[in-house]
Amino acid sequence: MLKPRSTATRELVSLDGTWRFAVDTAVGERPWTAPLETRLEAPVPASYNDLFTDSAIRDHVGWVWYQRRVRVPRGWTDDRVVLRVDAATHQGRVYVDDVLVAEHVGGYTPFEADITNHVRAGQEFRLTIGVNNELTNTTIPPGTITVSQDGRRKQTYLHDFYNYAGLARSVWLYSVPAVHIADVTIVTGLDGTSGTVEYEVATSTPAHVRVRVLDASGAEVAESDGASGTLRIEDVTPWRPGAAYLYDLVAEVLDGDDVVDTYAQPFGVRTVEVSGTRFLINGEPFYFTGFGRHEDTPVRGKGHDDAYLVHDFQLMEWVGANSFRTSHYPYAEEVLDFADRHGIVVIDETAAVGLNLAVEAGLTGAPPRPTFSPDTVNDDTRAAHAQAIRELIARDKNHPSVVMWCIANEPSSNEEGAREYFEPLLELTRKLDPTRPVCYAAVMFATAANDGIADLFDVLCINRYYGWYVATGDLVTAEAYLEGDLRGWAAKFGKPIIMSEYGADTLPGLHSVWDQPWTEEYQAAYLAANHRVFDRIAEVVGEHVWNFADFQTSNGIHRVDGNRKGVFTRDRRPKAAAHALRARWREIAGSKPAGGQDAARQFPPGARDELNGEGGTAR
Ligand code: GCB
Repeated sequence: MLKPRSTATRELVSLDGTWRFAVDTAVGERPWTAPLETRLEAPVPASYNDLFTDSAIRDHVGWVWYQRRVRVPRGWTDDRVVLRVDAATHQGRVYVDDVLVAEHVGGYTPFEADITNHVRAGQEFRLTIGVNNELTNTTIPPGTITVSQDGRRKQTYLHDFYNYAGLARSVWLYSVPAVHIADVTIVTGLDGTSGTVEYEVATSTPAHVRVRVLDASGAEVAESDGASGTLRIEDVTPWRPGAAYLYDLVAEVLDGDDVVDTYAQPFGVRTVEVSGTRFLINGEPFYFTGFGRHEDTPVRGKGHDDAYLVHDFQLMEWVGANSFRTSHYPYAEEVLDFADRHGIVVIDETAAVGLNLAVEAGLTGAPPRPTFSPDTVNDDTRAAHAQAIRELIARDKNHPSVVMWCIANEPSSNEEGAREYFEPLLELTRKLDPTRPVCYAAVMFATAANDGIADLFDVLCINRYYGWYVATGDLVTAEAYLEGDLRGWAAKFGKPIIMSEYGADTLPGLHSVWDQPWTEEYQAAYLAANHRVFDRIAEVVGEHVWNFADFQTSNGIHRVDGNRKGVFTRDRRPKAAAHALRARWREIAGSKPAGGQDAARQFPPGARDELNGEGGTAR
């Protein structure tokens, strides 16, 4: 799915700004058929939950309504007019005046409607978008709605981050010519000093297509005729982690000599491969340093914000992170574009978080229910999950920064039914994109001995909290447990391991000379204990700390104003652990060689020695 862009043949109008806003209970039936009667206004993009002081809005379960008037530019007489919503969390309905023009389920991927037949160039129309935040056992992510004794509907769910909702990303109006480019798919390869670019351009109706590749200076370096083919770039500059380089594939639809549509798709030339226990980018071993993150800031909730975008990437660079996972949903496209431009590596995750009723039982003390059953995660859930995978890959397939798909976070992979559930989803993912490795992030309860799906995947992404949820405050035991656990996975599966979550809640300003959970010293000591283990295990090819920054959660006694496992606070100030991580990661990256060590090292020292057959060495 193409990102809307302004080109010589297309125009783009942002509909961001302040819209009228109302919750369903405050307006009459069919609120899209008239001006919304409300005093409230809500900014787009932003989650609506934290904007207002009224808790009934924050806790509302169901539909809310956004409305504004939009004028179609008067020059668009001969064009198709398309409305695009970058995200409506979790379900959206779009009305142009009285007409429903689009409906979409899935809160973190875009959808569009061709509204040409409902609007006129130069005229205004009433645009109303309904957004529903309900999660059920057949949505991704799943959840449950209950009704309290006083009649209020309440939403519960199986993930800890707050269920922010609304129009958290941009809304656009754009024009395309009648015959237009509908999609572009690019797969790159490296052949000595040349790059290969397999491309496919889909058009709205069969048409004559020409493509050109421009380098970063705008010079043409390859061209071809035809809607698909393979191009060669001599003396290619590959896209590398930490050293991004982007080309543009300019696709044109021709009518005789006339260019009737043109679209420029940025791409990078790079390869990704899993070989034995290594993760290779451009044929070279890559060691992931970075975080699981969230789209989460005060007031905006999950609302995309370019200032936080730039600042967060600055902080990641400062701390020496070369990568992150889009835990636990696809992030705004602006985030991936930025990662493409700055050489940051991304593990791109679907919103399939919480397919795990054992976690619910653990938290509530209620008897465990089976995760995979007709009443819980079932065939309809899997259909929604399949759609989430389709939409993720359709949106993100051309991003060089995306090196792996993560199709679920912490599913109950040790339970009966997991293999039947996941096998078709994995087949689908590989069919849609045969070029990228696929993983899921394994929950604590899934061990090398009882996990039922790990052999199907390419990389073992393991979430573990030894020293926090298990062996709390006892880092000696934690270190031993973690080592035994990881060695079990390594021995059984012989695949690369990424520690995709490890972390400890920490209140900034709390200190102790002892190993006391919640202190800044404990977070640093906890991370160091984990790192000692990673450095002893050759199969570990990456470490993603949970979490980059503190983030908001739903109410509960397990959290103090949200999840505090951030290495940065919610307002992005470093805790002590950030400085410790910075020292380690910059050393690993070789950007700041310490102690005369190999500046180009990509592996922690112990692991690399072992891979080189020199035996494991502890740091
Ligand atoms: C996990 C989840 C993550 C939570 C984290 C925690 O295993 O994947 O979403 O936030 O633990 O802090 O409990």
